[in-house]
Amino acid sequence: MVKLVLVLGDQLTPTLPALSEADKGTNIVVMAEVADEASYVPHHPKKIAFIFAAMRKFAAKLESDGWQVAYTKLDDPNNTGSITGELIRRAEEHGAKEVLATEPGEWRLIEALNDCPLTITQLQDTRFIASHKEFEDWAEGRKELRMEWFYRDMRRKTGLLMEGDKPVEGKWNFDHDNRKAAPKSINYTGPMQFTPDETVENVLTLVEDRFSDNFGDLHPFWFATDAEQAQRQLTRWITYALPHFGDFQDAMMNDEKFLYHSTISFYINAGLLDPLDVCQQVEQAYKDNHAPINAVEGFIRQIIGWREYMRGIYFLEGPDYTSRNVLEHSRTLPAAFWGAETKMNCISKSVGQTQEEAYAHHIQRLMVTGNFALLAGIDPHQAHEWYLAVYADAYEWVEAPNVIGMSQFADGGIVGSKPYVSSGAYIDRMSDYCKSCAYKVKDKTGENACPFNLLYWDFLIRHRDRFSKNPRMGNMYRTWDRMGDERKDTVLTEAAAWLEKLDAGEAV
Ligand code: FAD
Ligand code: DLZ
Ligand code: SF4
Repeated sequence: MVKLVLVLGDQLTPTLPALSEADKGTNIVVMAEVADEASYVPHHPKKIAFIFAAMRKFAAKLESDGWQVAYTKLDDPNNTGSITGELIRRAEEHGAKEVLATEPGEWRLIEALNDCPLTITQLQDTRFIASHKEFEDWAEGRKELRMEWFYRDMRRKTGLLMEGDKPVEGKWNFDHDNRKAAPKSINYTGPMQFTPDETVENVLTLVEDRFSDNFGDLHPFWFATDAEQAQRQLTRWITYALPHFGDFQDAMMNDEKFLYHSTISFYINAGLLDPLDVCQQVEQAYKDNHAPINAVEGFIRQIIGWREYMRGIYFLEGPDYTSRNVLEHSRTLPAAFWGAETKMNCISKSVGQTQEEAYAHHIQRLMVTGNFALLAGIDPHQAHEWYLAVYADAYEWVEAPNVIGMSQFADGGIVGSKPYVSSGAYIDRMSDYCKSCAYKVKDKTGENACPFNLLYWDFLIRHRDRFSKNPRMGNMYRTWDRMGDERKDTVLTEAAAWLEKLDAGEAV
């Protein structure tokens, strides 16, 4: 009997469960560029172009491997506009009643497949190291779901950086060595730039035509769009940047968008690279004495630790996770997040490179835009939709726990035991942003005071009841309590006045 095999835009892996279970001779692969997926948030044009181009190349590869593929382009006049619409249309066309799918990375789409009148089997996505069941078992009965404990289990499971049942070099975590401030210069020129071929050019024309109103620059388009190109970027990064990755993982620089970061999240998340294989290649660099343990362990932790843990939290917490808002924040996301002028250099630089590249590294997302949104009391759902839209690596299963949980503390502390907030001093220590900012990071009050300095206290005082008993935050409250009343009053009055200007749409 003819079955359909669904392959989504972030499932571009030859060993995908739905493909492994299917019969090449009789089954038909369905792939579709659809308006619903391209517009549930206003995705960055580079993100849409990357996904469509990679989908088209993956479909061509499946065909050359002998699969029959029913591929719908966005501008096909018969396009129904949704994944389920396309499945129903293709089922009628081919007389199919059953669909083999791999569980999507978003509740919205899982539910749409469940509600579809066709018989759809959603297979577990095996492209991750931990299954849902393994994460649930790990989480069961724990008071706190700390990533570090989960990560150690993933080290044991994969055998990465292990000597028997012990971590290599005697420690699980070398983060202590990974906090160096921005260096004078970077000895790596960033990700490999791929010249668009004919397939990519066709997609760029389509995206330009349909999505030019979306925030973000389509050109220059340099992303890898197939597995072979993505591997070339990984090899380049391992060769030239991995040895320095750990040291400068948290640094930020005005003129360096990528520092020593791998820029492979979009490739892994779309299925062009396999996470375990990536980690094994990185581990090999350690075994070959090419890269030190702090770099290698730091990188492997991001993938088998944080990435897997975030996915576990998303599926454990359920579909209402993205509407959590325990701090009851409701401010509108400021226009500066969409590229409007701001005097804050750190925001301007982080948003500016997001606009150009659909990329910002972790500390820009966490300690600049995320920190600002949290301190200013931005509605976390708006923040969530912004991150989901503007980054080429953003799919809800990974983006939501990072934003709602880690960055905005909107889940009440499931992901983080305390909110990631800081004054301007942290940004100054880790970057060269403050040197060229209109605000003065050393000014705590006054006309030129860094807004992060004012908003930091404003946030802590607004949420004193919740956080003052947190043992990791007691010091912050003791510092505040030691300040004179007049100073406290000035800080809170100036913070309120600054937020008023922000709300009024001034270019603060
Ligand atoms: P590198 O710094 O080179 O790290 C290596 C790899 O580790 C990444 O490619 C990624 O696969 C993985 N990784 C690192 N940190 C995390 C993390 N916290 N969660 C999951 N994987 C991680 N990552 C996404 O893939 N998609 C998102 O939508 C996303 N949204 C984020 C939103 C916020 C507010 C924050 C603070 C972080 C977010 N991250 C997200 C995590 C991280 O910022 C990106 O994975 C990283 O910046 C990607 O760039 P890179 O490939 O150069 O990473
Ligand atoms: C992100 C995205 C976009 C922009 N477009 C498509 C598309 O047209 N067709 C498709 O199959 N997938 C697309 N995707 C990826 C899906 O949104 C993604 O599979 C779900 O959000 C689940 O992670
Ligand atoms: Fe950002 Fe404040 Fe530094 Fe300006 S002074 S770059 S606003 S932290």
